Amino acid sequence: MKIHVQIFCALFSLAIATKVDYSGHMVIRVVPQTEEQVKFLSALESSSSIDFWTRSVTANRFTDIHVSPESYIMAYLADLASTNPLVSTLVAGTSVEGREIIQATISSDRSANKPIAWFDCNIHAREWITAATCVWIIDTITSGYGTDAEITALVDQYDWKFVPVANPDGYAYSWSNDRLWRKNRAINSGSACVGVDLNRNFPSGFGGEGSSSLPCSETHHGVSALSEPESQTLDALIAADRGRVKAAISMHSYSQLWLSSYSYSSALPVEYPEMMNAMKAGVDALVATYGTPYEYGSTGTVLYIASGTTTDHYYENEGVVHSYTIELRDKGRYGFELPASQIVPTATETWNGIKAFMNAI
Ligand code: 0X9
Ligand code: ZN
Repeated sequence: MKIHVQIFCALFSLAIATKVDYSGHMVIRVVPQTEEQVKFLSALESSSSIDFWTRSVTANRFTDIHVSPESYIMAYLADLASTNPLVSTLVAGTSVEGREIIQATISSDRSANKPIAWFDCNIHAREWITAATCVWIIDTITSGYGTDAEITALVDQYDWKFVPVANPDGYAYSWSNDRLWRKNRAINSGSACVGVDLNRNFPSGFGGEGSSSLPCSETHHGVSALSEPESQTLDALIAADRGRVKAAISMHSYSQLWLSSYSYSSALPVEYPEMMNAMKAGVDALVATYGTPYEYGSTGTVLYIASGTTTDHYYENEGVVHSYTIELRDKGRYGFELPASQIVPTATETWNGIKAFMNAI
């Protein structure tokens, strides 16, 4: 189903009367071409909480839909899943505040149980470039299948799974209240400080060095491993694919690093030489794109010790040898507030790195 979509208002400013911040909200104009599409829009309105401003009573009459920043990523995925047979979406879980955590799967043959390239993105709320990169990669894979030989081969060889926004509450909060918010939005009992660092809430090395028991800390690990619904959701998703995950990549920003386990200690995994070869293949292709400098190696040696991370959990508890964290652009000039003009170049170089890496393992 192809519906013409036009974004005609990119940014609202603060709505002073109601004190609601509409920064980043959009109104999307949809023009259905057939009666079937008119019915689809009507069903969407009654089955969702999407804010419809106008309705199409017949084909070729527009519908205006008001969407928040976190929902128009999700709206894109829902549209893709309904229009492209390669794509399906799954509501994998819900966040502390009840937002859906979506996983998108790209597969040319779901019954073949192919090995999987698995991604979580935006587990840290302020790292917006990570969701943008994951959505750009989904778009590039789906539009390149059948026309681009390398993409076609990679989709025929692997299923591709993405959680584009692993921390939807924190992400929404980073749009509405605090651009630099990192954690989820859990209430910490006995404290006025909100949030658990989801990348400290996994079982590997839980509670150790590079994480904090203090609720006000940006690296607060939570009351116990997997205490948070967002980490439980990622854990359940990767466990559901146990034995099939060939590569698991956690997308972060910023620093321009490709990192392997271990993160909770400076010890090196037994497969480290194999991991280094794979990281080198990815980083070489990434750097060759625009010359963006990258370093690679184990987190504990290249960056710092961090306990309870996704990457160590996927490696240590799920048996995924090729489990990595990629810290995308930049190196601090803009930091988390990477300008929009760098989204496509960042996604392009990262995708080139991932393709070369997947072809090397
Ligand atoms: O500290 C973190 O969680 C990550 N850096 S960030 O600036 N994006 O917060 C690094 C974690 C890296 N380690 C692994 N997951 N292996
Ligand atoms: Zn991060």
